[in-house]
Amino acid sequence: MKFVSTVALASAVFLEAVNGHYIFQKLTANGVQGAAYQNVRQNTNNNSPVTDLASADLRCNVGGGSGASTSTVSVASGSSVSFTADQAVYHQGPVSFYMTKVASASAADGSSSWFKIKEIGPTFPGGTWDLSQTYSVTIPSCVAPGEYLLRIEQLAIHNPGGVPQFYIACAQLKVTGSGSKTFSSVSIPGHVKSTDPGYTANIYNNFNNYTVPGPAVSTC
Ligand SMILES: *[C@@H]1O[C@H](CO)[C@@H](O)[C@H](O)[C@H]1NC(C)=O
Ligand SMILES: [Cu+2]
Repeated sequence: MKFVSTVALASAVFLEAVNGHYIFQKLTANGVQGAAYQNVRQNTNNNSPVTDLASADLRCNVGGGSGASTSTVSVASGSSVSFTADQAVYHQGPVSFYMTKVASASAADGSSSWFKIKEIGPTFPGGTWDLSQTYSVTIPSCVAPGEYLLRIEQLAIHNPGGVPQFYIACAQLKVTGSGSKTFSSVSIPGHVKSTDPGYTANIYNNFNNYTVPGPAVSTC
């Protein structure tokens, strides 16, 4: 019996590994796509999600607490950047982008205040999700120049009744430009609560509206 259950467990792990989850590895800035983990902090949990709403790993993923081996890329405010995963996202759920202003993007641990700059929810009617390999965002034109962490969060809510899964990565930016605004909004962890309708939603049952978890998008 022990043998059977070990085999069952091993094949379940194997199937998950074959399926693989998606990892946001590459950043495109200034129209140039960097190599994997060139400007994105490398995680150490392979393709596993973070599921603990109280964990500091929610900031920049497991292993992403600092970025000494990650390069910081210079980008102008108002320009578009994008994250690309190793394969397309396939678990349904919202995508959000957050930024936090820091003294040093390579040293920052993500304990500073974050603000949301974009969210991508489902399209109704139908409740269709944007399941993509690349997601783009515009760095707000009004943000003050300086170093920032840019964070992507894909929250997989494909399994109602199960624990939602966070797929996360942080890029290191040096934003240039003449903006002057500094936003502060939420701490991570703490930005999503277990009672948020967008966290508990059943996307298969009477799914007619949806609120992306976290704060409202900060706008110029
Ligand atoms: C949909 O709207 C209702 C009524 O405003 C609200 O109670 C519910 O939380 C919303 N559902 C989601 C998933 O956002
Ligand atoms: Cu999965």
